[in-house]
Amino acid sequence: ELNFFFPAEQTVAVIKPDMMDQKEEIMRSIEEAGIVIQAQKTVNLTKDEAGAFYEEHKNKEFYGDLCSYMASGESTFLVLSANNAVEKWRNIMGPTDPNEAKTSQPQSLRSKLGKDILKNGFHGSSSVEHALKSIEQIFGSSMTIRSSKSKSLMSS
Ligand code: RTP
Ligand code: MG
Repeated sequence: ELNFFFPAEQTVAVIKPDMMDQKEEIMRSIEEAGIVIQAQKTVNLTKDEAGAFYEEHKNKEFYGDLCSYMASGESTFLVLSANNAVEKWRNIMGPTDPNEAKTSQPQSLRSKLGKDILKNGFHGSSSVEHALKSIEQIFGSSMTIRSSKSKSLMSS
């Protein structure tokens, strides 16, 4: 048996507030896709925390609505680990707009469960750098598998 110690990629998945009643089934389907759930945390973000989480959209017209949606109830944040985790999870979610997903990716979660372009049920990091930033915000830096590079470990 060969053992590889090359770390798998990490991404952050969020089960948004309106999807929480289906959390268990969703987590099961993630694991059935061969993805490891390394950590989970359920929190009701404040609007300010939601704003920080989606900081890259602060100048978009939907930013206020997005922050209100994300602060409207508890969400579950997951750290996922797999080869190509970022792309893999985004493919499972499907496109941002559930209506578009219904034609282009009918098997995706947003196609099957999303309500509209805002209340689309799920988040996925857009890059490994973005994932790292979200992990640090929600879980703290000790959670990252690239933690040998992280400031907090080097200084401790
Ligand atoms: P996410 O970040 O949540 O995984 O979604 P995404 O990459 O597919 O889409 P993004 O452009 O990053 O948008 C972030 C979230 O903002 C809401 N949104 N509303 N009303 C609108 O036109 C609009 N566009 C985006 C969605 O909740 C989207 O997931
Ligand atoms: Mg995004």
